[in-house]
Amino acid sequence: MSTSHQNKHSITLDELENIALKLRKSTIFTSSKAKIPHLGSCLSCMDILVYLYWKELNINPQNFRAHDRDRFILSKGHGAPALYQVLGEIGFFDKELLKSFGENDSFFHEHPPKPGSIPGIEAATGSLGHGLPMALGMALSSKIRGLNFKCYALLSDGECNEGTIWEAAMLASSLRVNNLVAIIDFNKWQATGRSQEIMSLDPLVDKWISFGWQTLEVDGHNFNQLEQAFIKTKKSTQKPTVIVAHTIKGKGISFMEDNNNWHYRTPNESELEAAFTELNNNAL
Ligand SMILES: Cc1ncc(C[n+]2csc(CCOP(=O)(O)OP(=O)(O)O)c2C)c(N)n1
Repeated sequence: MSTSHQNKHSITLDELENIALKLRKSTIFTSSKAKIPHLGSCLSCMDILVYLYWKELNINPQNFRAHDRDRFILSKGHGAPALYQVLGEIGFFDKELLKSFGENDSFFHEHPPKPGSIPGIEAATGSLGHGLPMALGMALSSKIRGLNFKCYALLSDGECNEGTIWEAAMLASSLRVNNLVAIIDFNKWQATGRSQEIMSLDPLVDKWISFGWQTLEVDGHNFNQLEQAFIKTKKSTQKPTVIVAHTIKGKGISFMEDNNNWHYRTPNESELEAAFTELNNNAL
C-alpha cells in the first residue's frame, strides 16, 4: 500500500504502526549500509515523526514551499536518518535518492543540511539547542504576517541541558506564542550516559509548567496518547505547548532498546538480520 497520498483523517492508528515499522526497517538498513550512527536516537523518535507527518502537520509534499505550511524542525538533528525516511515515504522526494545516504556528494548528510537542499527540510540542525529558538522565530512570523501556521520542534532530553532552550521557553511564554509546539523525545539517555547522571533535568515537567507552557506528558510510542496530546495543543489560546514524550532509545529492536551503545554503533550483518527478523515478526 502506498502511504504517501492517504487522507490525514482516514488513516488509522494501526496503519501508523505499520508505517513506523516499515520506516524503522529502512532507517536501520540505510544507516547500517552508510555506517552512520545514532540509530538508537532515530528509533526513539520514529513514532513521533510518523504521527506528525501522517496526522498532524499541515504540509503538502507537492507544495512544500506554501507560505502558510506548518513548519517542523528536527532540533535533535542527529535523528536525520529517521526524518529522511519519513520525508521520502510521504513523497517529498523520490525514495530512491536515499540510497546515496552518507556517500560523498549525497544531499543526505548525517544531520539535516541547509534549507533548500532537500525538500521538506526547514532548518539546518545538528548543533543541539537551536531548533526551538528557530521554531519560535517562525511561529512569531506566522502571527506577525497573519498566516496562522503552527511551528513544531522535536527536541531531545540531553538537548534540554542547553541554555538556549530555556531562553526560548521564557520568550515563547512571555509573548504568548500559542502556535508553537515542542515535543521532547525523553529517552533518558545522552551520547555518553544517563541524562539523570550527566545533568539532571528533574523535575522536567514542573520546569516547563513554571516556564509558563501548557505541559503534557505521554508515552511517545503510543499513537493514541500522541493524538490526544496534539488535540490539546490546538485548544491553547495563550500558551505554547510542550509534549514530554517518554520514549525508549532503540525502540523496536530488543537488543538496542535502552542500550546506549547504539548511540554510536551500527549493526553488523548478523545483527542486521536479527533486527529485520524481529521487525518482521512484529508486523500487524
Ligand atoms: C551543541 C552540541 N553539543 C554536542 C553535540 C554532540 N552530540 C550529538 S548527539 C548528543 C547527545 C545525544 O543525547 P540526546 O540529546 O538526549 O539525544 P538522544 O540521542 O538520546 O535522542 C551530543 C552531545 C551536538 N550535536 N551539539
